[in-house]
Amino acid sequence: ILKLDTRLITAIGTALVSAGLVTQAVADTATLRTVSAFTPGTAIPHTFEQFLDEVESDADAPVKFNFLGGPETMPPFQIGNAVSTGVVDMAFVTSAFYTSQLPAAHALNLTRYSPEELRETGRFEQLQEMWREQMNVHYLAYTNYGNRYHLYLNEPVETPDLDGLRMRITPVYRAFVEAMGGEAAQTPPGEVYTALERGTVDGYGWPIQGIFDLGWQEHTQYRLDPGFYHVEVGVLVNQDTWEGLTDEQREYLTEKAVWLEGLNDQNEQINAEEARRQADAGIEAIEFEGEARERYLEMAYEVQWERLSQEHAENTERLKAILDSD
Ligand code: 173
Repeated sequence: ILKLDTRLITAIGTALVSAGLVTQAVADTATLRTVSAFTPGTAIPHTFEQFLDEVESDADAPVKFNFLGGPETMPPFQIGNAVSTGVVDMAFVTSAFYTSQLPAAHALNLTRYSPEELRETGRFEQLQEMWREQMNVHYLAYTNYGNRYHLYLNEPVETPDLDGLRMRITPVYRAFVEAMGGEAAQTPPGEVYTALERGTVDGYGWPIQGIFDLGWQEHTQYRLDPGFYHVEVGVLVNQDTWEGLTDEQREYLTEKAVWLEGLNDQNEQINAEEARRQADAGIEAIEFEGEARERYLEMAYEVQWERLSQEHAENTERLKAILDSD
């Protein structure tokens, strides 16, 4: 009887929809199941969470989010797969976490252009095309631009020489760390604290923002300056979900994505505040200056482009043309 009832209700529902009686309600709001690769309430997702709140608090928003949670919900390195296959509709995730879906994706960190410039010059659309073709996602927004990656150490160095040091890395830092003679050990962010506490690593790569969130300042003595690359954390929407939205819904999300990218402008100030806070916590900056600084930054870019083109020639050539050409 219960089964029959359900079918009957579905049939009535379908009839009403085809009669055009409830199409408004059906088409007007979509709810996107959403996950984040970064712990809610921490530095890296803070603008993304503003974006969720912004849409949530808009009574007229044609989309809603069902936020499932952070890395406790789904391992960060599996989130790319989940949004590709439609297990979730939307994900906040950095390219270094889904290089098995889209090889060389983390070339995004090496961009010479801001998200705004990428959009103005049509490069953003070329990225979206590539993400759609290779990963079945719509690349909606580029957050954290202007935030910078650093290496943190518990041993002092005078030059960019990591010989004998074991560093926690992701694909963002591997080539650079190895070029400086360091040993690279990949972990998700959730394993950094324990690795530091147990002394299984002598340091780690992480942006200037966020080391206090998970308590790493307790086991961090030095930071290498300057920071390098641009941090990139994207908002990805499953392509089938995206195509199932109305034009109005897609336009709404795109408008909010551009608004979200505008919040990247705050990063310079936040970076300075974080550096001060690290100094107050006793973390000493080891700063390469003058020529040493130039060489350090040049090496960071050169070794990463080189490694990417050795490992994934075709994607790297395509990404270099989008991100690093005149
Ligand atoms: O260090 C990391 O885990 C990493 O690659 C990353 C990327 C973007 C933001 C924060 C961390």
